[in-house]
Amino acid sequence: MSESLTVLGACPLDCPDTCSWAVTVKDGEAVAMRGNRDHPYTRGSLCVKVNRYLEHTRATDRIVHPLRRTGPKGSGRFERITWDEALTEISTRLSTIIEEHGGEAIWPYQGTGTLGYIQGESGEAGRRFWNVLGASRHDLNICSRAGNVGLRYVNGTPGGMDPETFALSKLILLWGTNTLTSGHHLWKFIQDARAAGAYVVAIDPVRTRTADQADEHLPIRPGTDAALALGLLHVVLDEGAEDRDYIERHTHGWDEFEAEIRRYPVERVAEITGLPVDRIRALGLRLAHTRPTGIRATMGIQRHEGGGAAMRVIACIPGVTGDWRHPGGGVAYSTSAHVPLRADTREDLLPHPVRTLTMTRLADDLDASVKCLWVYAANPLGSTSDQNRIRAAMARDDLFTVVMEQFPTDTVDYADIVLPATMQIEHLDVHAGYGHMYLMWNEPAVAPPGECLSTTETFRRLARHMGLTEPSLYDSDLELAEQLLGPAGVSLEEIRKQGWVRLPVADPFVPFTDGFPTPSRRLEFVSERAEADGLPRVAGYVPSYTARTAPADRPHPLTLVTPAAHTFLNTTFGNNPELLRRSKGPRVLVNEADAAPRGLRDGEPARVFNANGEFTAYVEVSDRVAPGVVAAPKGHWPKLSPGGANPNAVVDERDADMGKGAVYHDNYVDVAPL
Ligand SMILES: Nc1nc2c(c(=O)[nH]1)N[C@H]1C(S)=C(S)[C@@H](COP(=O)(O)OP(=O)(O)OC[C@H]3O[C@@H](n4cnc5c(=O)[nH]c(N)nc54)[C@H](O)[C@@H]3O)O[C@H]1N2
Ligand SMILES: Nc1nc2c(c(=O)[nH]1)N[C@H]1C(S)=C(S)[C@@H](COP(=O)(O)OP(=O)(O)OC[C@H]3O[C@@H](n4cnc5c(=O)[nH]c(N)nc54)[C@H](O)[C@@H]3O)O[C@H]1N2
Ligand code: SF4
Ligand SMILES: [Mo]
Repeated sequence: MSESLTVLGACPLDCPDTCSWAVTVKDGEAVAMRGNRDHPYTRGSLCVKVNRYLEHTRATDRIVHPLRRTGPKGSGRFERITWDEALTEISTRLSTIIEEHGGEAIWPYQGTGTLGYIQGESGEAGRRFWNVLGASRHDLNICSRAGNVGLRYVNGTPGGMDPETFALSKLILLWGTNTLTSGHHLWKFIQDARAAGAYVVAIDPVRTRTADQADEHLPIRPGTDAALALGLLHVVLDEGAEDRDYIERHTHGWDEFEAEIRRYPVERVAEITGLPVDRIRALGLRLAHTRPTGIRATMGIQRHEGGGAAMRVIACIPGVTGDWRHPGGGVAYSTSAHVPLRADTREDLLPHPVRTLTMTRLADDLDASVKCLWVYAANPLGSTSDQNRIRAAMARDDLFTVVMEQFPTDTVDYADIVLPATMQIEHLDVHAGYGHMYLMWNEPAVAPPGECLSTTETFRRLARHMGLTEPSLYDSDLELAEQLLGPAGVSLEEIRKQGWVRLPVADPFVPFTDGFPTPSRRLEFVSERAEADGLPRVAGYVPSYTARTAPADRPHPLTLVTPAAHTFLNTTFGNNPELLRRSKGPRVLVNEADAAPRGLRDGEPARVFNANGEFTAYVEVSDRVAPGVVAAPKGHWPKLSPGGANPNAVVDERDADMGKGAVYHDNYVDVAPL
């Protein structure tokens, strides 16, 4: 009998929880994976998706060899080639493109398939290589940018509460966040708070499984959250419950913000948000009199035209209530800004200044000036807005497309060359959660299947093939990890041994005790920086597109939101047969009041459409959505869906108010029986 071995790793997926896992390896095979019981946030469990991760690494459709396309673009017909053939063809094509059009004709389109600092979007992953070639810069703004920018105007940083401190909150607002689906490990801390008497409110246009478990659900009209926040603060002022001492000593611009709040009495807010007056007033009273109040607001809220402004106003709430004084008070969006790791991507290697191309703008920016699209850890044909225009842009004959992938996605079907990528148990990486306060180590547990290579190894081999001489292109993964952890004062030995280390902050962590990193060093209700950026000076309500369009001007009558699916992680796992089965989808939730006049019947397929295109989904007639709102989860693969499209076929390529964020929950559609 051979010995089994336990190898500690970290979940690479774009999920706030970045779980610590333990892989059991026997005879070189990964035979079991479980959540690490010793990790203070993971607490021994993974999730419905990643419980199938090992099965997924061995899936029969896994790409394990380099491929060259043999059919037309989009056909998905490929032949197997050797790594040497792949690298030779790529080197020749890249060299020709650079010679004829310059390095900026290359678009390294990197996604969030892994959040690793070595293999993924948080760090190195080829950036030195692209800098040496002078490739265009890629702005990875698809997920959380509008909210980050909005928070920065108020607090100087998107960083806020340590989510573990929700255990100490007495009122918890789950605002535009589906905790039990999109990062369920927070729930244990919420349960601890409840055991100590906390009251939990979910604010979401959809009655999600999180809303089911909350004490109260406010089914807000999409894109009107800033108005609700101002209405709640109006009640706080009516009660005289604002923290005058905190406001005076720690905030900037109170008089102007107070005047803004006064413009939103609850009656007006009820009209804007579609919520009853008494429910708004009751929550306002709770907010006025419950310390500490902890607000968990994540990315759902900011996938709108006024989404940055909404996060900005929500961030002002603890400035009025003084909640930043207390552990368990404040706002938690993302903890990324607390992470001290800075990957040295060697901007100094750039031969000349280069342009930036924007991830959320793929359909627009993939114009004739782009000669090579290099996709890695991304599935734009499943995840990026305006699918049909992206499909058309990717079909261009003179576009050389390389996709590094684990699975044959819709995007892969448009590749000229496909390079087989490792999965997390097969490569080394360093991670940090965006929903907790730990740095994580991922030790490779097994050898990659077939000829799969990690991102870093692929770029090292390609650099060698192209004869590039810059020495830092050849740093090993361990060297990269040392370069990353050393300056942050983290010992490689320690993190490797335990699998994780806590960030060097107090426990419980209370941010902003030494002031706010804003120009005034105070929490800014009024922002001169926002004004300089062409945005409102005072934090206030900016309606979303669907919230601001008068009924007569609406191209279609229904507002579509497309939130996280319980069984997928973006499009990752969209091809896992069991998770696909459990998704019961593709589905679209429609209220009875909208279903009946359209002849839509529960369980039957329907077209969801607008001027951009359409997708097919099975109708679920449900009071989980209000009349006028329909919901279809993200993540289904277009080619595995009836009709060959997913909700991004109808999502506009339109910017949120800040950072060119995407507007996934801010589109008009109609629904008709198929
Ligand atoms: N199972 C699972 N987990 C995931 C993901 C996944 O795909 N599946 N995705 C991961 C990623 S990439 C991210 S960024 C996070 C995102 O996770 P979340 O931040 O939770 O983002 P969403 O799912 O987009 O939206 C959250 C909730 O906001 C609601 N919402 C939509 N519009 C509005 C609005 O105008 N106001 C309010 N108050 N609520 C609104 C939606 O109905 C939804 O229930 O989750 C991560 N975790
Ligand atoms: N309709 C709608 N669309 C959305 C959203 C929404 O709310 N609604 N949310 C958006 C959000 S928040 C996000 S973050 C984006 C995510 O959009 P993307 O960044 O495109 O993420 P995924 O669709 O999960 O595709 C990631 C791909 O990377 C691959 N991958 C994973 N690990 C590795 C690796 O180590 N190497 C390589 N080479 N490949 C790897 C996976 O197999 C997968 O196919 O989607 C957005 N799309
Ligand atoms: S997807 Fe999220 S909850 Fe699931 S294992 Fe990964 S980090 Fe944990
Ligand atoms: Mo995301």
